[in-house]
Amino acid sequence: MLNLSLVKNVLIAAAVLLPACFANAHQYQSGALQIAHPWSQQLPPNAPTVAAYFVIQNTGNSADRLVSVDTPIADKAELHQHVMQGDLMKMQPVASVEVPPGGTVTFAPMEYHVMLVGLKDRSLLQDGKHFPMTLHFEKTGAIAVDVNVQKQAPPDSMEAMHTH
Ligand SMILES: [Cu+2]
Repeated sequence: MLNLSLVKNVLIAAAVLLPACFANAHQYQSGALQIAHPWSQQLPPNAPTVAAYFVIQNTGNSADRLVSVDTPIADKAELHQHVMQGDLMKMQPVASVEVPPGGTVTFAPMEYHVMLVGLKDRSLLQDGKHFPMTLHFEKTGAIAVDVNVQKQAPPDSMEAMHTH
């Protein structure tokens, strides 16, 4: 039995969140995939690594897979995931990330993220700037995005914020 009042509450919550998301939303589409609001947290200038986040939505009928990421500002961009090991949250590299049909995969602090290793150009890693990044999918191919660098995490990922 579907709980209608619960569904209603979820819809209201979504409607309340929307204006905040749209305030600085930017999004990319290729085939059945949508990439919403790529962003990165501004870190101290000597931070060894920087993470990038976004939300992938698959509006199609078949799964796709994010297999790699690259950006001209870093030697490497690795796909990482956070996992619980006992009481500790640790991050580890993953080979690829599946995006199921009709599904959404969120890259956010404490979840999946893209880790930029070996930073070559830090000039764009400041609040208000953005840098280019390309996501490579098994079926859809390459999607080029601009990653917004911001001091403040987007409101919807605020509760999950951390640095590493
Ligand atoms: Cu990481």
